[in-house]
Amino acid sequence: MGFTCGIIGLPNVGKSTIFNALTSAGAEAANFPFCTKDPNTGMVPVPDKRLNVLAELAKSKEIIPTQITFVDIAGLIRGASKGEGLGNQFLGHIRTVDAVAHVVRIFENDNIVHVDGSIDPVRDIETIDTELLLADLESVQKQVAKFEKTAKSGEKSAKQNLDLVKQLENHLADGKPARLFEIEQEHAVMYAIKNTLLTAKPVLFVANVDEKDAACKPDPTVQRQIDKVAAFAASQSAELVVISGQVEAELAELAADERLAYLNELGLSESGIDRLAHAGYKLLDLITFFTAGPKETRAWTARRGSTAPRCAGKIHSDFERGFIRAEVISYQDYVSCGGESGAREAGKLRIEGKDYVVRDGDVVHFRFNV
Ligand SMILES: Nc1nc2c(ncn2[C@@H]2O[C@H](COP(=O)(O)OP(=O)(O)OP(=O)(O)O)[C@@H](O)[C@H]2O)c(=O)[nH]1
Ligand SMILES: [Mg+2]
Repeated sequence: MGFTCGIIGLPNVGKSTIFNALTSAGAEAANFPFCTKDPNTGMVPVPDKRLNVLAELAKSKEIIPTQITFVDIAGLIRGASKGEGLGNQFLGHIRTVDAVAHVVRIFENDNIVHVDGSIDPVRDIETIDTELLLADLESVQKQVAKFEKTAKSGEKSAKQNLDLVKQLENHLADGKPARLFEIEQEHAVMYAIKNTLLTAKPVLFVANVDEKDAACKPDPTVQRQIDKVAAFAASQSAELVVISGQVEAELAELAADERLAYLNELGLSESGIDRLAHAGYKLLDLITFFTAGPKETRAWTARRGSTAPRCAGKIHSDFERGFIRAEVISYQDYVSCGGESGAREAGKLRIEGKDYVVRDGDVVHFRFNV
């Protein structure tokens, strides 16, 4: 399924509406809580201006952007960690995603039920976060019990692990998400425990505003709500994307040129969906590398820190298995030398081996033999 970003939030806040606009997938979005039960999954292209530049230089027939997967998850309510609403099933769906886009409702509409009766996005974030924290706390308490047993039996590392999981337990009990709990990567046991936790997943916030507030200058009371969410997001070093699900849903129905006209009419330069796709991509901490030739210019995605053979495997498993070398030109060099042959002449084409860590923007040819 590739890299996945789950869309979470209270019921009826616009998750499926935003998901549909992102993916044009036609998931059911309707004015009643728990409209979504089973998660909807869709691939979303990630726009990247570098693709057009490369394609022009390589005289490519086709441009293929990279994609990430968004998953539209059922709404979560207070008590979910104890099985309320769709409860544990919902939490299970969050467990499978790599990162989380947390949607909060700012749009006012008396006809659309808010499960807690009023518009208060920071309260709503805290409602969801509390459920995730409680679920995590329960998992960590199991670990504490386990290490208490092994520590008693005198196992050496168990005592140190016990200390650390207890610190993590206190951290969560203080209401702080696991992602803010620092663990050195070398500490494999703790690292693995942390990585199973829901609140360890990278998060970004999405404020869903009314269509009339989607333009540059929202209403002052709406702006105050946005500011509150922004301050909350900043306190967690998380990003905030302000979007109107309704507008995006309408935009998604339009052809490309009409879309631009409609955006201009609203005083916007980029659709919220593009901003969200970007933010999700950034959140996953991925890099993009390119292949460019007359047939196509294509963007590929890998985890930051991936070696050349691993990246080659993204294109085809044979490329990884039979990897010989990678011929690499950085995006900057490719552009400043006017393309591949110019870069080659200028000595900017590097031959890299199997230990090379591919960097964001590398334009690569993989040589392989199977
Ligand atoms: N006015 C307005 N209505 C919106 C906006 N976004 C969503 N809605 C409406 O809110 C209702 C709920 O939207 P959904 O997208 O189904 O909400 P959800 O979060 O997926 O809900 P569940 O699946 O029940 O958890 C629908 O009637 C949407 O049309 C918006 O930006 N403005
Ligand atoms: Mg839904």
